[in-house]
Amino acid sequence: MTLTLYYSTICPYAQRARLAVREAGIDVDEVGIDLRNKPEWYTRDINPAGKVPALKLDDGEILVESLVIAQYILEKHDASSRLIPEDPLTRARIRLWIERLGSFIPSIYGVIKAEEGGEQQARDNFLAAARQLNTELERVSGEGPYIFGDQFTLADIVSAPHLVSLETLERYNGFTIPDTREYARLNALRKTLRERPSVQQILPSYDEMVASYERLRARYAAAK
Ligand SMILES: N[C@@H](CCC(=O)N[C@@H](CS)C(=O)NCC(=O)O)C(=O)O
Repeated sequence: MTLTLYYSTICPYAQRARLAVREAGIDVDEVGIDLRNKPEWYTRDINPAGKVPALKLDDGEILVESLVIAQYILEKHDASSRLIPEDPLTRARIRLWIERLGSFIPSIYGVIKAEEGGEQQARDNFLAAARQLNTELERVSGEGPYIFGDQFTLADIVSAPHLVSLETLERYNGFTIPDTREYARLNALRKTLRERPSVQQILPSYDEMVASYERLRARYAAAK
């Protein structure tokens, strides 16, 4: 069976799919797509929306959307059901966490895209969202170290790219998420995820990330 995963190193959504592949322990062909110079065949033949990730199955069917792809890979290839436990309540909790993460992610892009004069407001919004996520983490994970205690799951795979990228965001923007109780579980989780071998394998370099932030800012400014 040959699966082909189309990705870009800097894309956190593609990183979710790459993590799922590594955590499931399967081999896929990984094809890097240069988003600055996207090949015409990609939009024509693979994903009309032009976005990564996309996963081509051996019969030619193509899946898109990082969550769909990660779930498919784990449901099909994680025989131990370790990463998506079978218990319906655990699954419901994982889905709820992913919803919560979805509300947090825009605050990250808010900081990246903040214009002159709006930086403080964007950081305040981000920190408020981070505190909420920390509270949610305290609720679901106890002592951790992962989102659902000692079990690494789909929730961690989906969260790791954005949470680990906060390190880059802090450096790029010259601010730090405070090392205080309000952020303690979130900061500990970031560290734990950062050390996971699968995450280490797919981490983009700081320079790559900065270049992608600059492009995002330019695109945002041009769209105004
Ligand atoms: N909701 C999608 C989002 C994917 C996405 O936004 N990918 C971005 C890169 S991070 C992309 O491919 N953008 C197309 C472009 O930049 O041309 C998912 O979860 O897979």
